[in-house]
Amino acid sequence: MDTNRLSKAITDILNNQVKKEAEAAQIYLSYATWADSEGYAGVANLLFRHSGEERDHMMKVIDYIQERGGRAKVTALSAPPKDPKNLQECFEKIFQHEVDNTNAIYEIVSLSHDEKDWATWNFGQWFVKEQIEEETLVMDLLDKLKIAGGAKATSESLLYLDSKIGQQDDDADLARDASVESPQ
Ligand code: OFO
Repeated sequence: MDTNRLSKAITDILNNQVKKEAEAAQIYLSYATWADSEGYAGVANLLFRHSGEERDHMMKVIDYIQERGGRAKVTALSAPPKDPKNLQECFEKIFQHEVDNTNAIYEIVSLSHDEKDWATWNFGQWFVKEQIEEETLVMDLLDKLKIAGGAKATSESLLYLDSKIGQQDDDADLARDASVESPQ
């Protein structure tokens, strides 16, 4: 008896996401080592931690495929992009990466909607919310860098920014999640 509850198309798109999340972990890891070697220990700390979060996303998709009776695929990964020229480019590249990932998540949600696979549609909603957080996190980094002076930021302001970034959470708070009990 076939107990696989996922269509071939859904299995393929989910496996593609497994690869994308694994590649995201490598991208963050690669940028973290770049930031560390440039002296941005705080940024490196955030990026190293975030690499772990991307791996957790990969595991979440693998678990879901297996749970639904499918077979998750572990494949070769693309090489991470070359080093950024500076912090501005580092954050911009990460932001672009997150937008691309959001679009990939939307494809999963859209296909599951077309197939009336409500279990996968529901599973995809977690990632829709997560991507809002991920994009917000990087938008905040870009905003902070802009306030520090952007491309013209002085070494002092970059040093201060780096130490602040190193202390921050790698999850972004969303205003819409605030409540009277927990205003954030
Ligand atoms: Fe997995 O969220 Fe970023 O890429």
